[in-house]
Amino acid sequence: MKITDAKVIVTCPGRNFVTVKITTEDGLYGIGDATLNGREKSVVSYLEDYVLPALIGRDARRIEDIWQFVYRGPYWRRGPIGMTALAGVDVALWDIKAKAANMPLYQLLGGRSRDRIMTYTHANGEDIQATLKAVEKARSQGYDAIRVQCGIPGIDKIYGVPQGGKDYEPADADLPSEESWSTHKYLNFIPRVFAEIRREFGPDLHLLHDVHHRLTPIEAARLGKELEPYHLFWMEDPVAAENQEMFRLIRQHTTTPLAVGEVFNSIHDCRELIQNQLIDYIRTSVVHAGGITQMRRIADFASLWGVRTGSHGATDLSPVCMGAALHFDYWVPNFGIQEHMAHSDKMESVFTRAYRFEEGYFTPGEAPGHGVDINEEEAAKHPYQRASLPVNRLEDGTLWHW
Ligand code: CS2
Ligand code: MG
Repeated sequence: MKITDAKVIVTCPGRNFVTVKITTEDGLYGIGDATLNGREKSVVSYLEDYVLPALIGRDARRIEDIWQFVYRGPYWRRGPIGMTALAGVDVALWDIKAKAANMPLYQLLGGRSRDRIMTYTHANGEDIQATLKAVEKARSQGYDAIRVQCGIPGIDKIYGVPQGGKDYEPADADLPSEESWSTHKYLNFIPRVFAEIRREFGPDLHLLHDVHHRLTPIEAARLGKELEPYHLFWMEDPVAAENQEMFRLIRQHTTTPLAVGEVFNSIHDCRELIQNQLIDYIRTSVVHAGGITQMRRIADFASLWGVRTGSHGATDLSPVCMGAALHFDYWVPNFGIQEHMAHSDKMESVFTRAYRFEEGYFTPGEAPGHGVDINEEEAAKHPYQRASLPVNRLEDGTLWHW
């Protein structure tokens, strides 16, 4: 089953998406998401200039061999650009293999381990009142798990909390904008937000919170401790994790469960965290962590230490990633939760999908492959538009360095 064509489709139906499409000699094709928010074109160049030309003539059935070839071939292993490109190729090949077998992808992985997939969505508000409303809205859509972010008095703009009723989109400017940050104001306020939410909605709802790497280990330890009465499902990215050891200190101080990994691209990024049981959930995603092939390795490794999966699933991960992720989630025995933020109708106009949402839970569908396709004509109507993620400065102007 020789690969005869491999190309990249870039489209911006409200935000940029990069999709790899691989076609074989018998006309079968597969697609994979290769979107890296704010750095899309670097992945496109990596694919077009280096990876895709080297795939022509190879046997599409040899997913593992091609994975190793793309990973080891350049000599320069790992890194977000290379691993996102590799994920695009890997998922397209799994799509082809499952279509050739006439099976939904989850069947090839070993069959489903559950009936439906629990997802969490976002509830963001500029103040406590707006946040309570957002939680209520998510609840009414059926979500049992909700990530809560709230504006902080005295801080102009908080990452991930849209202002003026806009849609969630952290990549909000042509070139990186600058936001200011005060740890002191944040730490004093955020436990009050969760106290209000528990008071209003009771103990049953799963509540999550994302710190977006803004704290030092001892600050994160304090926050985890102060949030304990509100029984969070997890506290995410409390500190940056280039230094995995930093989680040790947080862990020693709090029983609030910890999640990390949306920016990881390699199993080595999570090794210390998992084998030392410093985290509870690993947030690596199909698109940024080398596709289904490496995600399976990470999940199996994590299962040895009771760490469960909780894949990243914000809107900058395309419906193609979501489709593949849901097949992975349906199968993976140590599944925890899947993040889900609904794509806009405009974004979905470019993609067709077999996965289904019902009352906060998903199923991946029974279509052969991962069940997501791209409408190339529709995609061509939305040309690429540069957009960047913001950076943070402390109130005295220091660039936040964690
Ligand atoms: C966030 C994302 O969903 C999350 O957990 O951290 O909004 C993330 O910041 C963006 O996906 C970055 O591209
Ligand atoms: Mg996050």
